[in-house]
Amino acid sequence: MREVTPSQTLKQPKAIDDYKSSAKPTWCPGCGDFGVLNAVLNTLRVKGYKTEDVVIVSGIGCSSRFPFFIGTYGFHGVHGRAIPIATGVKLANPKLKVLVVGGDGDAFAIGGGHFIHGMRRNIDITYVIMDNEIYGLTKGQTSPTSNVGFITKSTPKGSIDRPLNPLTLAMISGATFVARGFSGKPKELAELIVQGIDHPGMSVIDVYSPCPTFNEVNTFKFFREATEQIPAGHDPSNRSAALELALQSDPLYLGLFYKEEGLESLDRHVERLRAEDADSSEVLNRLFDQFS
Ligand SMILES: Cc1ncc(C[n+]2csc(CCOP(=O)(O)OP(=O)(O)O)c2C)c(N)n1
Ligand code: SF4
Ligand SMILES: [Mg+2]
Repeated sequence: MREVTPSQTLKQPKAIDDYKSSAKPTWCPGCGDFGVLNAVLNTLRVKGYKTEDVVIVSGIGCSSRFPFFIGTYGFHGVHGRAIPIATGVKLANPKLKVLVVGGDGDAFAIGGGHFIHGMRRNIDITYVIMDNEIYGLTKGQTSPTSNVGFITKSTPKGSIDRPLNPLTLAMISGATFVARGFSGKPKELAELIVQGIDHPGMSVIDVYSPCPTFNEVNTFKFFREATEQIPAGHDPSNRSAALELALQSDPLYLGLFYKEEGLESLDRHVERLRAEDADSSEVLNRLFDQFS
């Protein structure tokens, strides 16, 4: 198999268009996912990666169509199974930069179990969730991040379930980098994704990414008014403080909530074990040679 090396050392940063595929996004006009796509394209440009060094894995949903629109390797997977697929890719070739992208339904409903275990395994993957608080692809049903009282076809009298909090779930499940972005602020979002990619472990960025077609409540205007940058004095190594900020709803904070450094990632651990195995087989072979 050909060795693939992330090319962070490229001298000339590429133009954003070099990272686009020939497929044009099929999202509705005004969809928040355009802002996230721009942020990811910008991230790749800033990092100067070669397109063949990056794999973008998704599940199923409007947001999960993402890999089609980027010129890197991509894997449009199965609904809710993006993390296991990405884990396999990263363990098979740890030199690749692996990003997971998808929706709130993909991450927290059908993919909820995989999400929790992905967080606690701390594999070096960056997960960007396009959280529109609804199922877009299937034409507008209530999702695990929809608020109480939210009216859709699946909850015509208003949702009675309390919404799941992606940030606190990620933190208590063991994620070592947890942030929140907004597709209406793609520059700040790109900065968060760069930080997430640079973090050597599981990084999660939950992104408010409005669905203007089916969610008339959580619009760009709503998030512009409801969000605020995380207080400048917040110490991201303090998990209790990060959890407290993540639980607040007025305002909804944007930025880096939590970052834990120094924990070995799953892929590094596996690489180390592989190296040890290689050493031990060498020792055995020498012994066999000696006594044969
Ligand atoms: C196993 C399986 N169950 C259900 C579906 C139907 N389905 C497709 S996408 C989706 C939810 C999409 O919502 P989300 O993940 O939030 O993505 P969005 O479309 O909002 O970006 C569902 C339920 C499916 N494709 N596969
Ligand atoms: S249905 Fe909503 S989430 Fe899907 S492409 Fe249209 S605006 Fe975006
Ligand atoms: Mg959704």
